[in-house]
Amino acid sequence: MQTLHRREFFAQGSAALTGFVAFLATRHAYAFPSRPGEEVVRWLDQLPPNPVPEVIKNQLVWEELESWITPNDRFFSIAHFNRPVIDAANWKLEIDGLVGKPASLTLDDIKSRARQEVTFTVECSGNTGLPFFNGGIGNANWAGTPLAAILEEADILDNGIEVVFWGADEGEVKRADDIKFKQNFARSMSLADAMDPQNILCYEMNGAPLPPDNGFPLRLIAPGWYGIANAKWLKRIEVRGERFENQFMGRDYVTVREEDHNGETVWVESSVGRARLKSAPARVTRVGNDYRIVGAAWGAPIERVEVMIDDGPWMPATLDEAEKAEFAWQMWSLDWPAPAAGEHTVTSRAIDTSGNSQPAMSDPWIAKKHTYWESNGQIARRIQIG
Ligand SMILES: Nc1nc2c(c(=O)[nH]1)N[C@H]1C(S)=C(S)[C@@H](COP(=O)(O)O)O[C@H]1N2
Ligand SMILES: [Mo]
Repeated sequence: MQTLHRREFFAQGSAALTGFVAFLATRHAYAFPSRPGEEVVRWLDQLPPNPVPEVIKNQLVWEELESWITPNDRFFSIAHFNRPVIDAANWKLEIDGLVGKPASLTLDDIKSRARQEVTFTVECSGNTGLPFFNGGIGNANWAGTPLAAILEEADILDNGIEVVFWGADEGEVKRADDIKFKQNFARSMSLADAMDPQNILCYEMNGAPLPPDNGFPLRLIAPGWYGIANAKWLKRIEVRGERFENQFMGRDYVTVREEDHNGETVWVESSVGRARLKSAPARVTRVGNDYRIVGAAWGAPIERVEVMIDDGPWMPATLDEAEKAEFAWQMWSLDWPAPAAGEHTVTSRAIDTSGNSQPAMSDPWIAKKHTYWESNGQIARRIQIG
């Protein structure tokens, strides 16, 4: 039953209908690498209290990962300013700036347009870069309408090169030069990036209206990008004639790295953009003395995942092929029969289909990074056996 494919299941005929309905309801649990009667062994390294509980809410608890899709009530949320609660009846999305045909769209206007869905794992680029933050990730099925068609209909002028996504949330920003002002959240993309046919203006998350914390009534979903690009609580999409800089493009969410150029060190500051190859051990379960390590890998098309216990050899994990999608994390597992009693370290690394390997923490890519953003280095978790 656990490994039964949907088609084979249909082949068993209509007598199985009741079972099939139950199968649909629980299919994520079935495909997820779990075993009957297993119990979870918690990691020794648990997070210290979150010092910014209004900014980071509802972090994923890795030991509780038990489905490929993260249920809405277990999905993390980030709010840098306030968390607006918007009345959809009085809400509109403005499309303006360097466009020939500015528009003002209601939620019904947007919902009546072509529907497009994508299963996409959103990770905050700060995730695992701060001691109190390792659950800034979740995987959902997002539904909305393609952004590109809306931009095309707005008739972008020849000098339009940048698309700014303005949120309804606002706060005070203070720059290093002491200039202070109120501003709405905003993130931008080049026009070419914004026109990517994968991007949707999203109103549904796992079949339900977007929850307030995740951007109700409308957010950008930009598959393949770090969380910050996925602007929530949208109120305006503006086309501009120059690159856009603000707190979330050019001051925060800027990675600082020392790079080597012909033996010379070059310090590079870059705005956080597309997701990076990463994996994490999620949970260890046991049935008697048969342990199993389950984890996730994401950020690029995954070729394989390897696991290292203590300082041992890298061992190939088994990828879950039952539930996967281009922009979603892929689950993996490795059986760990009868481990020796005592404390152990479990480290994973993902290798993508282009042959790139998730960097070790000692890799210059990570070791010479001076900010906590884009921390895609290998993650080592500690566990006590016996
Ligand atoms: N308007 C707005 N959009 C936003 C944010 C925000 O503070 N305001 N936070 C961003 C960040 S930093 C992340 S990681 C993602 C998280 O999406 P989620 O809250 O749905 O998990 O939303 C992004 N979109
Ligand atoms: Mo984020």
